[in-house]
Amino acid sequence: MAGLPMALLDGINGLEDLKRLPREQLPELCEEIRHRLVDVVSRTGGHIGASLGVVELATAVAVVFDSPRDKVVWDVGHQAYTWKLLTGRNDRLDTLRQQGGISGFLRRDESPHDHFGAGHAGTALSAAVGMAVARDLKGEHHDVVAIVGDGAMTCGLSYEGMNNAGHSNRDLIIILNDNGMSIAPNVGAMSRYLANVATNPLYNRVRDELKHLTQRVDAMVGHGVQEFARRAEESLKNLVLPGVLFQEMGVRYFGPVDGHDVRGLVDALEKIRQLKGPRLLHVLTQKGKGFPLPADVEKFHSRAPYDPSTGELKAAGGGPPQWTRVFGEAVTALAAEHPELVVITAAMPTGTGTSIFQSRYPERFFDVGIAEGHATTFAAGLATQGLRPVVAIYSTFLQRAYDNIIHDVAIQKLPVIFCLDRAGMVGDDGQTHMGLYDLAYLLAVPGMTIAAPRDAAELIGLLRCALARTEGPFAIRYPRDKTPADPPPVSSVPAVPYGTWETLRRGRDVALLAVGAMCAPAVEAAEALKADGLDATVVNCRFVKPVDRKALDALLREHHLLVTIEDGVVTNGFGAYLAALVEGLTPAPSARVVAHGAPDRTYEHAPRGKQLEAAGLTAGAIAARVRALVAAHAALSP
Ligand SMILES: Cc1ncc(C[n+]2csc(CCOP(=O)(O)OP(=O)(O)O)c2C)c(N)n1
Repeated sequence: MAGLPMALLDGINGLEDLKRLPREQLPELCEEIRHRLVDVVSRTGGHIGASLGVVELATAVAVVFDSPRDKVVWDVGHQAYTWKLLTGRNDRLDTLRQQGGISGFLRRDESPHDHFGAGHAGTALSAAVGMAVARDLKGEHHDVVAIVGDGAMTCGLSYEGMNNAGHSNRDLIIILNDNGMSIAPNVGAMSRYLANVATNPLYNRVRDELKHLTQRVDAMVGHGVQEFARRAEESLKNLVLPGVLFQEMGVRYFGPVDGHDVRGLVDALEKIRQLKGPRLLHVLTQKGKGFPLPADVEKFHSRAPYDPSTGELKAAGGGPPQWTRVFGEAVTALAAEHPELVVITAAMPTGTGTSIFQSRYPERFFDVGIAEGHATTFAAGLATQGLRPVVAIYSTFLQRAYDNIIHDVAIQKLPVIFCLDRAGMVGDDGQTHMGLYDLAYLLAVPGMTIAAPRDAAELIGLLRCALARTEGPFAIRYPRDKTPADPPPVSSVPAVPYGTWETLRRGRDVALLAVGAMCAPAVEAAEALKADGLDATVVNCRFVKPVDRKALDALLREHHLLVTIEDGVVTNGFGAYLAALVEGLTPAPSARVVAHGAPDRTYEHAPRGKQLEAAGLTAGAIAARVRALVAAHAALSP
């Protein structure tokens, strides 16, 4: 498919070129765009399913509105490849998600057409209301358009935005991109409601008959009757029209319309643009439309590089399993021993590995939609009744649930187990998806246990340990990566003793206190330091909180320098926590604690290994830091 002539697309270097294109050529342009996306993403990987679903919608929005004057806010931003391509980034599309290339999401620093950066779901409505209010306060005149998926409509935040939009009565256009899918099939009452809207035969029949009637009456007696009939249609709509929910929130509802008829979309948007107030166009789209592998929609929401003609993945990737799978299989196996164990995901059954549990124990599995805060408080409710909820949420998305963790779980000392996938550097999803903050944000939570396994067996042992505790929350974090080695059978792994560390290597000059995935590079760094005559102890700090006081006291007695190594932001992380703890000891130990972690800044999309390199979290960089610290310490010592 590479190198296919793109007769129309090749001539479009920005929105002016697009707007000059005759409307009847738009369908052909969309076909070219579709080919280009399938081709590029086959090499770069990325959110191909979501993007293919909105080729026509993005094109119509680009034709009708005047970006950057008009503000267009895409929720999540993972579906906006067509938008990138039409707003002057076609020539850079091949660098999508690559180091130094364009982002897989929208970013304000990438283009003036990216009006709001995102990556997490549910922010578009709030941001758009803010922009509409700013416009009005500044006395400006332009449109603000928010494009929100049906999945994002399971986010509470979307309703907070909608509620405010309806109440404020500002000029705002909401486009609901309804493909019936989140990453997995969408869930919940709202999803059912939208499906009813799209398929309600009663409404469609009544609407057609009314239209017919109004035209006939109008021809006979004039406009007044048409107006009367229009009002009658409005009232009838309110009786049978599913969009009534939006209307009741103060947002005028239009649709549903076919999201793959680009010319129809242009017409609909042009009409809606003429109106005032908050209004919503309901657009029906098909996720992954035109992808060569139509069978499993969920699999191509986001996809690693694939064969563009078949859609099959290029590399199967041998070796040990991903942490995600080890977790999914372990929690499923442990459920047989713990009938009170239930599993919760926030719209990520496959991403978190919990689909494995779902197939085995559907009645004990809960997908609550993109609703991390609710997932957490829901788990708290389950825990009050003696169930053992395991909440599987990516490190980055659990940020959404911070208040729920403190207020609903920790203060009430409820035994909720949080399993945080994608902790640490995340790779090509980039800065919005980084799992760098969980250590910092969880350390401050009272009574929270935080653990990080160094290998698959330890993950199983930590899960056992968590299930054996009955008081207070317990978080286990692990990265987006393969585990170091295949896991042993779950039944053969004992619980890790609560609150204990493990010595991986004994030395006398310096102690490296590593967290989770940092154990392997720490051991490697210790080997490298041998060449400099430095003998390093390496400790696996599998419990970040509480710390192993016995082990810590011994380390403080035996070493002058303790260096913590964590794949999280260094600010307020494990090292900072430990240093404060050590500083408060009496008598004050002579040993010094230095924190080595990800420096406090954002990290660009790149392979995970490159990001670890950029943050100084490789074996080589750790050894270099330790060398420098030991030298500085020796210079200071009497
Ligand atoms: C707060 C948050 N939780 C989870 C995700 C992961 N995620 C990315 S896209 C997506 C589904 C979005 O569905 P929808 O809004 O319908 O958009 P579509 O992909 O179908 O176009 C999810 C759950 C996220 N981006 N943000």
